[in-house]
Amino acid sequence: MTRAPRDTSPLPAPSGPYPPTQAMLAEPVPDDLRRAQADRLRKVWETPKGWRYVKAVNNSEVGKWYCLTALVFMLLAGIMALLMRLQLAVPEHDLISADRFNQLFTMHGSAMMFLFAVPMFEAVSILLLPGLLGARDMPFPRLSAFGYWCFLIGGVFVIGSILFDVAPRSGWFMYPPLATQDEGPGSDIWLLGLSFIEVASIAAAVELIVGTLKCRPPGMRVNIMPLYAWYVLVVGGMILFAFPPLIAGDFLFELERSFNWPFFDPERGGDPMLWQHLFWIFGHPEVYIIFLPSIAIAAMIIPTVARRPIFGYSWIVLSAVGTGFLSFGLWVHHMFTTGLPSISLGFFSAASEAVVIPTGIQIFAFLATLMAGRVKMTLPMLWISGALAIFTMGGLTGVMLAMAPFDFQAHDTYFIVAHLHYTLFGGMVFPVIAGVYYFFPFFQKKLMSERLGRWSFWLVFSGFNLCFLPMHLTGLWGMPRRVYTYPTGLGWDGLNMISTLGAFVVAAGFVVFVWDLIRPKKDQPQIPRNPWEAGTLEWTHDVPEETWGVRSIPHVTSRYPLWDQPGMQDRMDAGRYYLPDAQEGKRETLVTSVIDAEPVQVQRVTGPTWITHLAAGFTGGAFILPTFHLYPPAMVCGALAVCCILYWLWTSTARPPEADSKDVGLGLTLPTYAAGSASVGWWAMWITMLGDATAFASLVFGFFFYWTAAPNFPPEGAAHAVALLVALAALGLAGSWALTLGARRLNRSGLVGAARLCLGLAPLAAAGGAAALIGSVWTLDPESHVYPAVLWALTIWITVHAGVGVIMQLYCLAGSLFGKLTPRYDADLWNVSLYWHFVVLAALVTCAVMGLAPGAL
Ligand code: HEM
Ligand SMILES: [Cu+2]
Repeated sequence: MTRAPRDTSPLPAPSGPYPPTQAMLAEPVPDDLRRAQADRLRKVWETPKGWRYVKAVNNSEVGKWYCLTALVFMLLAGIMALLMRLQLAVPEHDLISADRFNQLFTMHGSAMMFLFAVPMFEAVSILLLPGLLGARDMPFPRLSAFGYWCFLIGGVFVIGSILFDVAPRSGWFMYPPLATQDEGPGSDIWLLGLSFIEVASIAAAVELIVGTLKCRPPGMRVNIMPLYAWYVLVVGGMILFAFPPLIAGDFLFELERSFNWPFFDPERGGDPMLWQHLFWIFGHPEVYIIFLPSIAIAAMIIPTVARRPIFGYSWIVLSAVGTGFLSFGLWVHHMFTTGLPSISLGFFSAASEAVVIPTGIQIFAFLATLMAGRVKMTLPMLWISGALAIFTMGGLTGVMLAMAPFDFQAHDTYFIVAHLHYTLFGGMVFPVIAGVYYFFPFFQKKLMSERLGRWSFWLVFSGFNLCFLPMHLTGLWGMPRRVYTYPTGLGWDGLNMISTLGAFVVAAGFVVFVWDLIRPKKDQPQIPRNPWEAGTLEWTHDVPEETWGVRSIPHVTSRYPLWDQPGMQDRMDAGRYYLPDAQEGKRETLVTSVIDAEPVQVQRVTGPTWITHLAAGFTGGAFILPTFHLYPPAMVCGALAVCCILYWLWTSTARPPEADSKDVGLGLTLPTYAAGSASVGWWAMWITMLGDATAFASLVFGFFFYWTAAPNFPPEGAAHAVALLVALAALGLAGSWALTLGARRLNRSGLVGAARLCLGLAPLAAAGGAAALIGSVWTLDPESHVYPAVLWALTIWITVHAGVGVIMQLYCLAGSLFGKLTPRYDADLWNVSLYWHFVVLAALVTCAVMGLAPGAL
């Protein structure tokens, strides 16, 4: 054991001239230095070769795998769609049984939404964001890799279930009681498999938000960052607030299915409507989570083809943020027919119409840019035009459906199927394909075929309309959705046949597209780096030749630096800007301040590893094994996953650096270590906990939902949690929090021994608190009624969080004992205290609810 140094002097601040002057930038870099720097960089950023290639964690590799995997899931879901359309081509067809058909539409919808639409956004962003921001990589490359492997494992598990005839079959929104009473593992596969993927999605969202906030190039203030980055912030934030309610819902749902706790069972006080609320609080923002990134792709392509800056930058940003906010106030329009009071109908109907305004502003800003510019109808632009046309159509039927009386008529008919596919194709599929055509040369220096691209476009565009336009009529003529067949003579026969033909034309278009994407392009000439003459930073990347991202990180003063800052590309390549070297042989990127992007720190980023695969595999086991009721092995997997993650953190994050600061070029010296709000880790923790708090809030919402909506909550004469034990629990958990905080303060001021003592006592206080909480509900039977079940659910939530908190405290203690955490280098302690702030808040709310409920209710 090394004795921790007691040095308490503060870490150095950035020093040296900033911003760089023209004279500094004009100074040449000697040739031999240039070559030596490039060699070192190349070595550090080398991608592993051969079978070790899968160890890579670099955003360009992980991003590519992510995109391809999401695309494959999309194609599989598309094949399911074709099977359904074959079955529906003629009346009374018996190609597919009713049960199979249920599995097909459930899996098609779920896979399209959870395995394609959302992951595709994250995949594209992981691939592009460092490029757009002139960063070397994302701040936590291993986290992206971990997210990817979780996604792959979870996705294969969920989608694979259809091959074994056990796929979920209650529709993509899994309504109880249909889904709670469904025999077989289908619903569990849906709940656990998708929760697993949602956790991975949140991890990626955290990574993307921190990347956008902290890893921009020097000078790129928030008001000049590329629009795509703004959308990443908005959508990342939405994921953080939208997914947790669903995760909380999944948690309750799985408790009901596995242990018969009656959250959604009205006979024992439960209410299936709670699931509908939680699902759609997620589900409606989800639609915008899918749609906004596509707008973002359009916002990158449109200025380039129009050869002028985007029109109304600030308006677009404001409306993106506005859409994000509004989208959380619309969810009830999916529930118009559930018998809600008419005041709710009126409110949510109006709110749903209101979202047209910010959406409209964004689209008009695009049109204005196009009209003011000299547009070249390139392939990407062709697909964007298709997107705008189709999305607008879907938007118009949306305006119709937002009117409750119309919705009463159209609900659960093919009109809805038409509407949702118009918005999803226009708002997602077309823009993504436009993005593929636009960005393909960014990572291949080859163009996709103009001829095949046009073929593909016209096939998909016409096939799509052939397939889905008639469905409006089929719906209005009364054909319900989710039926595996229909009788003849109702006037639906011809329309259905046309839809099926259309679906196959779309499929043909996709075949052309996929072929164009994967066909060998060896003989095709290489094109220059920036073929579209775009103005944004990603086009400075020299891929696939070089894996370092940018040779040096530029100083940016314009929204379109490649148009407005002449000579930038040459200076970047010459290593004239920041971080042109890797003297210590470590991967590094710059961290800048949140608003003004002033350089503040050099961040070490992690390199290739196996630990992320192991961690993802065991996490997968912990989620997947319970679907087969294999609880003990699942727990073992969970424990192993925790071990892997601890090992990964221990060996790669927040390690005291070999030197406090380093020269990053242009005379600037930056610190190499940061703790507290200056560090990216702290931001990641903050953002993660915001999502975690949202999930907790959803559980509390559940409690009050039962209280206000259920007639008998808590039931007459019900037993309550033991008040004294609840009070003790609050005391114990608050004590653990205070000890953690105390440890941080003591450690900072050099009282290392006292800090260790606090860190040793804190877990005991937490364990005592959690034990008291469990004790307070111990005699209540969660199967008997929803009231004790909710108390138990809250108890489990807090206990698990306290458990994680204890692991963190012990981790810090070990860090202190082994010299990883010292008075100067205390980033871990800051992050752990931040975690405990959230835990203590949740614990106190829980104790208040449990302790005060008997009196108040
Ligand atoms: C060629 C392309 C596509 C075809 C032919 C197609 C066809 C279908 C069909 C036949 C259904 C079932 C209708 C029913 O029985 O109620 C369906 C449902 C659905 N589709 Fe698609 N689809 C396509 C693409 C997409 C895409 C790209 C997405 C999303 C990004 C998507 C999302 C959904 C959703 C969410 C449902 C509802 C599932 C449910 O009712 O639980 N589809 N689609
Ligand atoms: Cu909605």
